[in-house]
Amino acid sequence: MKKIFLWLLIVSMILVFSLAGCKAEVAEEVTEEGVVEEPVEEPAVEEVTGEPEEALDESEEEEIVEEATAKNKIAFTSDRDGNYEIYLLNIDGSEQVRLTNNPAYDVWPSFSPDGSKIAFVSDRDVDGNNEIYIMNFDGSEQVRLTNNPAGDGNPSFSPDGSKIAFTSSRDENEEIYIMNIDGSGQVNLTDNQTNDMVPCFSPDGSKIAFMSDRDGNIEIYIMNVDGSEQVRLTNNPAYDVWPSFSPDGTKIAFTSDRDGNGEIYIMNVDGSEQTNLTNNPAGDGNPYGNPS
Ligand SMILES: [Ca+2]
Ligand SMILES: [Ca+2]
Ligand SMILES: [Ca+2]
Ligand SMILES: [Ca+2]
Repeated sequence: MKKIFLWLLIVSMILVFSLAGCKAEVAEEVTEEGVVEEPVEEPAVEEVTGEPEEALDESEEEEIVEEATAKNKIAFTSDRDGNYEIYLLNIDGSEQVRLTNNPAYDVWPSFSPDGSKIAFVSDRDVDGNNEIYIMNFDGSEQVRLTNNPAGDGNPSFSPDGSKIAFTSSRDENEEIYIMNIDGSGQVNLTDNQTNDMVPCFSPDGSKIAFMSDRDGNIEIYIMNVDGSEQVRLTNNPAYDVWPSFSPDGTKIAFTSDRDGNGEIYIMNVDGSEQTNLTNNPAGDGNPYGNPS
């Protein structure tokens, strides 16, 4: 598992700095109760120390992981304060606020569809392995949802906000799990001896796209949300990673190096018509569905 994550880290570093994750939703203002309403004043949050007004510098910041639904906000990860924390900023770079504040690793923020919650990964607890946490979008009420000695990561909300899909190695290799947003009902959807990672819900919530090396190298797969009907969509010796559905659910974007370097591809949800969208000599990666 460490090997595969090291590999993924290397792949991610080779790919251009880009947005990762599987959904990016247009912001709507939400109240602290999570109800969509007319714009209201932002809730009070901790100010970032340093230079909060300074625009993002890509050389300093790491992995913008998820685009926010909470009024044109972007959640991102940075070690600007000495270790990895989750931050929020407006899309113009203003109002940068830190949401987590501890010596541990806090990464991979994923917004709930209504923008009221953020799921994320942290190793803050005593045994020092990654667990899935959830918090309100202002950083309050940080609660651990998983609790085991293995690595848990890649949280992704279902479109109705009732479930979180994630990756866990608790069964000795990486599997896709699903759970309720209070951490109950954790179910292994893949259950095999190979690595299955990075779940992404279809917009209607009926399917999950993911990546797996079960056939010898990383390919994109799709399954029903109950784990049934697992189907391979890509089939080649290259890596095929980071699936992301189009807003209408008819296409899946992904990254592949099948043409010699990282490119963004798109295909139909049945795997047909795989098309290279970027087609240049540089590394391109981590496509990110952006609802209109
Ligand atoms: Ca931290
Ligand atoms: Ca764990
Ligand atoms: Ca597996
Ligand atoms: Ca492949």
